[in-house]
Amino acid sequence: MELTLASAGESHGPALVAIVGGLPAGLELDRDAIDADLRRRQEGYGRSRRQQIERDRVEVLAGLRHGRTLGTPLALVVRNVDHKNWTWGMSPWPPEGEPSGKGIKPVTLPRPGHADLAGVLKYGHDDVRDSLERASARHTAVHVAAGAVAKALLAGIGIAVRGAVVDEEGLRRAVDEARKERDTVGGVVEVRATGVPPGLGSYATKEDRLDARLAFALMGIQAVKGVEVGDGFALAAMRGSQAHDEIRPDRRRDTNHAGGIEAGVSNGEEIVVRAAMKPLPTLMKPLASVDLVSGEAGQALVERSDVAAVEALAVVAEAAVAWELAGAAREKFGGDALEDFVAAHRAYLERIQWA
Ligand code: EPS
Repeated sequence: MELTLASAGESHGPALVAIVGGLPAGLELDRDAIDADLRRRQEGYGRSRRQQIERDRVEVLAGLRHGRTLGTPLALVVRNVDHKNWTWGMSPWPPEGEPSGKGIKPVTLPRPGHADLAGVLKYGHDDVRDSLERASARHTAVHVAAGAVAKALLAGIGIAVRGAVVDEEGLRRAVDEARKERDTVGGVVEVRATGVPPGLGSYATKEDRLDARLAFALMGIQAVKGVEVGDGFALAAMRGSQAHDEIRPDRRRDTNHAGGIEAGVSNGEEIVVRAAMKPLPTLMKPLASVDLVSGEAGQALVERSDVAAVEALAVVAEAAVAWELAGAAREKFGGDALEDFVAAHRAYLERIQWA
């Protein structure tokens, strides 16, 4: 059983949408729990005034009845409240009436570090906005909603996933300083998953490797430039005798340098992954750029933006890891009904006698 996710949505368009396939029937979803994750994603330190405009809430259009999944595609929507200020500028159809609101003037000064330049070259756009709207991290909202669904599924087999900023105090200090200097900052987040049984993922092919899948999922999040599993880069400087986690008679480990994954397979220890986020590229003191129409040197686009979105990344990375673990669990335990999935998990733990 393959878990699938397709998403669409521009930052200032009408809405963000996701279609989730491969869920078992009978999974109970709690709207408040999904909305709580959407709220956590919005609350981070250093976010822009945009977050005071948005009150992200999930809507479900299909796949759910009376709070339980039907085993059919689940359609999720998160609306962009800010769209009301962009109805002409981001109208999906040719806009009617006089231009008004935001987004009516083409953006021609690409920001270094954003999708702007590569996007217009690749797709042949005349307006950088045609690229930046989708490249924006705004659509992580609907991925967080999907991640909350994945967490509900994982909870059924005792797996919990939590993301956090690695140095929250340091980040807040850095945000305060950067805000004064009208600059931006990045940071590092860590996601931990407990209750993961040994045997999720496989060494059989690179596509099956759980570490590869988690790295792909994390690197797929906007502004992420580095990913580590367990001790990651630090392992390169260790001796083999220090780097590996000795196996006790009960098959557990006292150390977890591997971050819960060996040879692409979960080993029953806590999964630990980290993602490094670059500083956001929209700068209030812009960097050098080029005007794509005149060809003259200029300064990059300045528009409302965040000083940092690292706390948001912790929530988005949590959702991404939950999503991948849920996918790997669906592949291993299958089942059309939630009960079948849970029973297959229980039978597996009995076979390997894993407490
Ligand atoms: C973003 C720019 C900002 C962020 C946005 C991502 O939006 P705006 O340009 O409307 O101020 O707030 O993130 C969100 C809206 C969100 O909900 O995460 C960007 O360029 O990536």
